[in-house]
Amino acid sequence: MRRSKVLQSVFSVVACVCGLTMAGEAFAARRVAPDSGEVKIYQSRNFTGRKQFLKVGKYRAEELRIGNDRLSSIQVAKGYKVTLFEHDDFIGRRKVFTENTSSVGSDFDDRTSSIIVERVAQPRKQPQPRPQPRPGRSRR
Ligand SMILES: [Ca+2]
Repeated sequence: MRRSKVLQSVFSVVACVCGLTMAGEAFAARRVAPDSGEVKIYQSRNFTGRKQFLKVGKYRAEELRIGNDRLSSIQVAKGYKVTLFEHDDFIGRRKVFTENTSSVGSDFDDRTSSIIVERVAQPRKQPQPRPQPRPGRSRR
């Protein structure tokens, strides 16, 4: 009688730990879901339609979840550069974007088949030239 009670409580502790572990794994899985990135590509103009987040890297046509020959607008975080390629495997005509663009242009609309996202050096703030003090006139 007493022993089964001990077993029962051991069981409940194990069940509890398992439950916590599973909940923790589910939480971790959700946390690492790739729903962020430095670049967002959109199927339609003005940042609408299906979208996909991209981090620094190379993306071939099969990796473009918005579809091949679909990209129409793009958002680019500061300090990043995106090169769109007309064909798969980074060939064909290319176009570079470094800022948010509500329409990639009629020459590239619905044509992108591969993409390279790169980090570029942060533009340094130019130090403002200090106003040079005028040479003081010597008083007499
Ligand atoms: Ca294409």
